Amino acid sequence: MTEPVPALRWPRGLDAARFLERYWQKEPLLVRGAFPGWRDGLPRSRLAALAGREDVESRLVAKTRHRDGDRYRVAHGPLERRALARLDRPDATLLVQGVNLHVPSVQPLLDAFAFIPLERRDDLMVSDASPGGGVGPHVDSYDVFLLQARGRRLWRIARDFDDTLEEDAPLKLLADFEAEDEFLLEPGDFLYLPPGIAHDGIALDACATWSIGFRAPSARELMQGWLSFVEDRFDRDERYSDPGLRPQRSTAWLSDDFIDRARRLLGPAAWDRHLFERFLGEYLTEPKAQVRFSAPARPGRTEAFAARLAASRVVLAPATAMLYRRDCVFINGEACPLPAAAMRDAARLADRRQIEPGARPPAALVDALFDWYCSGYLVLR
Ligand SMILES: [Mn+2]
Repeated sequence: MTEPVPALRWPRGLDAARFLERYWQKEPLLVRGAFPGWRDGLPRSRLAALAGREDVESRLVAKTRHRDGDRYRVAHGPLERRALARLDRPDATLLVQGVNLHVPSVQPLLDAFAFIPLERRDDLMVSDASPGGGVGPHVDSYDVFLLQARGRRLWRIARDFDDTLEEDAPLKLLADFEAEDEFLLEPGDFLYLPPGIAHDGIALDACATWSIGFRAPSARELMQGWLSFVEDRFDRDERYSDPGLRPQRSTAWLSDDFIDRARRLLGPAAWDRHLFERFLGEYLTEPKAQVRFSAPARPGRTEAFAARLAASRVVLAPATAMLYRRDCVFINGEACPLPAAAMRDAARLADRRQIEPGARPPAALVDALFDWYCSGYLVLR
């Protein structure tokens, strides 16, 4: 965690603010030599080890060439060494999702993109390909920085394209992709793509690409999450009742009285601003399905923890997601209201993912830190 953050070197005339103004969600951008001196610290052996794990999402995509076009086969992880041997031959790609959740050393590189708010960040996916490897032409609904880590990859993109999908393919591939632009990326270069740009990346050598992805939830996803959140906390046992009922001229007429009573039954659970804020905080920090936190075997007592705290660095576990608002911290899907005195340090922890030794956080925060420590959300170093 103490590695210096590699500074993102923007091309002449560009900086984070201008990038957001001109390109973010609008236009693709190629940046050459974005991270001078940066070296990919993830050899294929490390990725292969991750792909073998139950708690890591991975896929192996193998391409075969046919007269009428390429075909793809996808194997889902955990992947055994035998399956991964396919990477020794051309036209194969290993995709490992959520690498930042398992490898803390990639964090400084992600921090170079901290000018984009954390709630938009999804994860780091690494794609390690043999020559010719690729997953075919497709469109994503994410913003993504495609950072070339090792070897060379040719990206072909199109803004206007035929969105017909290939039939019976294991991936959502564009049937008739024609590139408008192409970019040859070398180590340290990145290509930013906004959502909705068709793209196809082909490995020219054995190569690795880091995809730093930013999520953009659809209205449907947000609504599903919101409704299940409201349902979970709606434990009123009332039932519709109408003791004042009077004869109704038309029996099939749905009465205003019924509608009003039904709405009263639901109460203010729906569409309450404060509740919705809280929901969003929990929703946005919900860990991915595979994530498991390792709690300390013998966490000890609060007093002992507080004593250790004074001389230790508090570091969030790599898989921990943490956001905050005025009076509340959201950590791994849990809302944790805190007194004002604790919020400043909590906010710093959320921003920097660590608290320096000797910071003396207030008592209310020490209690929360201890809870999180017991859950494996953070460690003391
Ligand atoms: Mn893509």
